[in-house]
Amino acid sequence: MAAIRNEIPLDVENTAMGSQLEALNQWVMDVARLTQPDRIQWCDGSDTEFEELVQQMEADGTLLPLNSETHPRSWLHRSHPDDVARVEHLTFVCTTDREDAGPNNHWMAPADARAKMDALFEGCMRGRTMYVIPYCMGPIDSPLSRCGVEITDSPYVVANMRIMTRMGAAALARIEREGSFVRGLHSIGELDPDRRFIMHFPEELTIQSYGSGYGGNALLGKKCHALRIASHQARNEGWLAEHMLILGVENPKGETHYIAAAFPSACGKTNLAMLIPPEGYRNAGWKVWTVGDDICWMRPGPDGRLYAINPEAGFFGVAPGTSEKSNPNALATIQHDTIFTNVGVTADNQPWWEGLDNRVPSIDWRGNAYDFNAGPAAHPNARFTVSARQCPSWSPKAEDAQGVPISAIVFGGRRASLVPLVFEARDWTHGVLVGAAMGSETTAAATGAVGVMRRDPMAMKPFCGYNFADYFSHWLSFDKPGAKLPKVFHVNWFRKGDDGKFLWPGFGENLRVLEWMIGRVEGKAAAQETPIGALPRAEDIHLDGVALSDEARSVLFGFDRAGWQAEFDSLAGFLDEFGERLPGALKEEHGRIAAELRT
Ligand code: GTP
Ligand code: SPV
Ligand code: MN
Repeated sequence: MAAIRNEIPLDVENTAMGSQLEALNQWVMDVARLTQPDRIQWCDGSDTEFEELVQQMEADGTLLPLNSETHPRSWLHRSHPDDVARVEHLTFVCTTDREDAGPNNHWMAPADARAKMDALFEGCMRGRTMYVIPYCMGPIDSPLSRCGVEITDSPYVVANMRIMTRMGAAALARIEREGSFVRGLHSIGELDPDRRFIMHFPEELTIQSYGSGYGGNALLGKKCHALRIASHQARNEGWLAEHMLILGVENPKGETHYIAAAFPSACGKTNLAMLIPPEGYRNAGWKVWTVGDDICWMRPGPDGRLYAINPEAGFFGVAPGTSEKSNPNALATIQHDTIFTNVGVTADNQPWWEGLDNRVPSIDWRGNAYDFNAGPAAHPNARFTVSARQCPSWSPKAEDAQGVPISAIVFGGRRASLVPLVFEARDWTHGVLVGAAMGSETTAAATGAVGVMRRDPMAMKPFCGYNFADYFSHWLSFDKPGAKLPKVFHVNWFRKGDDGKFLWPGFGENLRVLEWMIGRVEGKAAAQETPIGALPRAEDIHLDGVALSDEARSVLFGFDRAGWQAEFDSLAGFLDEFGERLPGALKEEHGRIAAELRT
C-alpha cells in the first residue's frame, strides 16, 4: 500500500483505507496539523521502501556505509553526542492519579504533560517527512501480540523499527481487524537535552517522545510500548510484560526447558540468551536456543503454566564487550545487514569497539581521529540493531503463536559483594520478594552515574508503567489454584574478589548454573537450605574444568548471615517507601526471613 501523500491537510476521503482505520487516519491528520510536516509517508515495511530510506540517509550522512566486503549492507550511525542513552530523569508516567504511577516513576498530570508536549511538537516537522509506522509487537498471528503505530520524523527510527518489530502492511491489517492500537508520537526535535521528554499516558495507550533519536527514547515499540504501556495493559488483562530474555536449554536427551531472566540494562541478557555451551557440554549434546534478549510477555496457558513470547523481532544489543570469546553468536549475527550506532571504525572501515579484538581503531564514535587518551573508541552504550533471524541460535519456537512454556524465572544484577552465584526461592511469594529486592550497579544504558548500587525490582525500575506496590501485588496474584508456576532463582555473575576482579568466569560457563536450575526443576539437583533460599554447595554444580580460587569457591557458594541481615534491614527501608499500598504478603515474607536471619 506504500501510499505517499504530499498534500496537507488530509481528509478521510483521500485515504485509501477502510473505515476501520478512520481513527488512525484521524489521529495522523491531527498530528500533521500540529507538527506541519512537508510530506507524510505511510510505511509498508517493504524492501523497496527500506532501500529508498537508506539511499536518502547515505546521501545526507545519517548512515555511513561500512566495509562492504567484511560487513555487507551494514551502516554506522553517529548520534548527537548529547543523545547517547535513555534519559530516566526525563521519562514520565502521566496517570490521572499520581499514586497510580507510584514512587518508582516520575509523574506529571496528563493535562500539564499534554500542554508541554503540544508546545514542543507545534510545527516541529516543518521541512521534514512524517513517517507513519504501523507495527506489531510479537508474532503477527499470536493472540499475545499487540499492535501500535509510531509517527516519527526520523528515517533512522523507521529503519530501526523495521528491524526491531513486525512493521508495515501485515501490522496495519491486524490493526484494521482489531481496531485498537498504541499511539506513539516521536520527533527528534532539536536534539536539545533541555527540550527532551519521554511521556507515557497508559490510560490512553499513548506515548509522546520529543528531543531524542536514541534507542529506548525513540524506538517507541521497545521500552515505551512493550514495557511501560504493556505492563499497565498486562496488569488489567492478567499477564506480565517484563524486561527479560527468553532462552531454551536443550539437554542431551533432546528435552528443552525455557527460562526467562530479568537482569537490568547492560547486565547480561543478550549474552545469556545467546550462550554457547562449554566444549564438554557441546560435545555431550547440550544446546541453547535464543527466543528473546530483552523483553518477555507471558501469561498462563490452559495447563496452568506461563507461556512467553518475545514481542521484538530484532536485537538492539550492547556492542562493547561483544567478541568471539564472550558472545560468538552475537558476533556472527552482526556480520551483515546491521545498523551500528556510536561504534568506532578501523582504517579499512570496519566497525570496532572496546573488547572486540586487539586491533587499533582509526576513528572514534564522534567521528574524530582515535586517540587512546581521549576516551574509548566506541561509546560505552554503543549498540547494534539486527534482525533476530540472523542469529545462529535463533529458536524455531520464537515465532510460535502460543509462546514457549517457562520452567524457571531468573532474577539477577551486578553485585560486587554479598550475593552468591545462585540461589533458589522457596516458593512463588518468596520469589516475588527476591525480584522486588533486586539491586544492581548502574550502567551506561541510561545517562547519569555508572556503578552506583540501586534497587531495580525485576529489572523494571526504569520500565514499570505503574506503581511498584501494585506491580508486586499483580505478580503475587499469579499464585492461584491450578497454577503451575515456574521456579524462581537469583543469580550474580558479577561478584568480585579482594583484587576487584570478577570471581566467576561467566558467559558460556553460566550454562553450569542453568543446568543446576533445571536439575532443581526436575527434582534432581541438591542444595543447602538457608534463610535466603536454597544454595548449591560447590559440589552440587558441575565445575569440572573451571579454575576457581579458594576465595571464589567460598564466596560464590557461601551464605554471609551478617551481611544478609544488613541487606534485609536496607530492604525494609525500600519496601516502606511504598507505604500501605505494599502487599501484606510481601511485608510478611520479608519479616519472616529477617527473623530467621536473626536466629
Ligand atoms: P540491555 O540491552 O541494556 O537491556 O542489556 P543486556 O542485559 O542485554 O546486557 P548485555 O548482555 O549486552 O551485557 C552487557 C555487558 O555485560 C557487556 O559488557 C557484557 O560483556 C557483560 N556481561 C554479560 N554477561 C556477562 C557475564 O556472564 N560475566 C561478566 N563478567 N560480564 C558479562
Ligand atoms: C536498556 O537500556 O535496557 C536497553 C536499551 O535495552 S534501550 O532500548 O535504549 O532502552
Ligand atoms: Mn533492556
